[in-house]
Parts: sequence; C-alpha cells; structure tokens
Amino acid sequence: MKNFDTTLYFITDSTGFSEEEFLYRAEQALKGGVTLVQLREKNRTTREYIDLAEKLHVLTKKYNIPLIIDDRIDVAMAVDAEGVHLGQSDMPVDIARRILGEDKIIGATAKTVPQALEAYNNGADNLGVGAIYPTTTKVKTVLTSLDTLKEIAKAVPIPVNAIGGLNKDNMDVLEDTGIAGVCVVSAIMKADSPQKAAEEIKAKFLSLK
Ligand code: TZP
Ligand code: MG
Repeated sequence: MKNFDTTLYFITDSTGFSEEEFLYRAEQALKGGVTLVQLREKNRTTREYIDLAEKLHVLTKKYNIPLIIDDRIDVAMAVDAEGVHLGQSDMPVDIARRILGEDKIIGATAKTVPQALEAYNNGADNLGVGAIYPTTTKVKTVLTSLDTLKEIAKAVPIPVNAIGGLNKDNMDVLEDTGIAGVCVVSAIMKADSPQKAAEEIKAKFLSLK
C-alpha cells in the first residue's frame, strides 16, 4: 500500500557540493523532518546518477522516508527507489505506471488544470505546481499564479505541492490554497543548517494548515 506524506518535499541539488557534503546535507534535512526526498540530477551520467541514488537511498531508508528519482524511471528501478517524478517532457505518466506497477509513487509536474487532470487520470499519485516565485535553482519554468495553484488543488483528489522560490518567510500566500505541502530545493540545500531550515519550513507550513 502506498503511504507517503508530501508535507515537506525536499528536492536535492548537488551542484557545487562534494559528494560527502551533499550526503551530509541530505541527512541533515532528513533529521530536520523532511517527509519525502527527490534526487534531482541533470548533469550526471547514468552510472553516476545510479551511484548517487544508491548512496542517498541508504540514508532515506534509515529515516524511513521515500526516495523519488527525478525524470528517470530506469534509475529509479535500478536502485528500487520508492518513486519517480515526471515533468511534461519526461515519460508520460500512464507509460511509467505500466512499467513501474501500482506500488511505486509517480509524481508529475502540472502548470495548468488540464495538465493536472491528465496526470491524475493517467495514474499520477501527486503533483508539483509552480514556480510560485522566481527561483535560483536551475530549471526551465514559468511562474504559476496562486489562482491556478488553488484551481489545481481543487480539481484533483491527490496531494498537490507548491514549488519555486519558497522559504520560511514567504509561505503565508499558501494559506487556504488547499495544497498538501511544499517542495523546496535551495532553502534547505543551501541553508547554513539544512536541519534547522527543514524544521522551520515544516513548522511554518503546518501553522498555515
Ligand atoms: N520546478 C519548478 S521551480 C523548481 C522546480 C524544480 C525549482 C525550485 O527550487 P527552489 O530552490 O526551491 O526555488
Ligand atoms: Mg523532469
């Protein structure tokens, strides 16, 4: 049975960190209470992606938190990760579902209500919606309005997470949007203390609910 909590969905970015520092920061985030971890790598070979995923999976398992692999269902299968996250240019959700089976978590990116409905109808378990604010994380994205975020959260019965430029000081706008959680990269990854950042962001989001 799939059981996962998207309250604080931490997406990693290893850019600029040694592997040791990256894994240390990821573990700090886990200690701080992140509820889901996504490994997001854009510039690694398949072998390097698998190698890092294996190491991160050791940590996420220690904290009993699902590991999600961005974009690559082959990497997810190679390390028996708990799921994948698929963008609009990645493998279609229905095909990924056919390959991965019912037990794996399949998340999808949606920027519009039709995209959200399509992903849901094709078997997505959760959605990431954004960018809510401009982001410094390397990503091809456009801003999504709060109205669209609300409409998407109302349109689908699966957890919807806001993403993009979010930190503990700018999340008030998410109150009453109906979302299940937030996705955060740099506010945790680049924090002086990833553990403290995770604790604070989680407490802030929960205070809005
Ligand atoms: N998709 C939309 S915004 C984004 C992704 C992957 C990056 C969010 O990163 P940050 O550092 O939390 O703004
Ligand atoms: Mg992608």
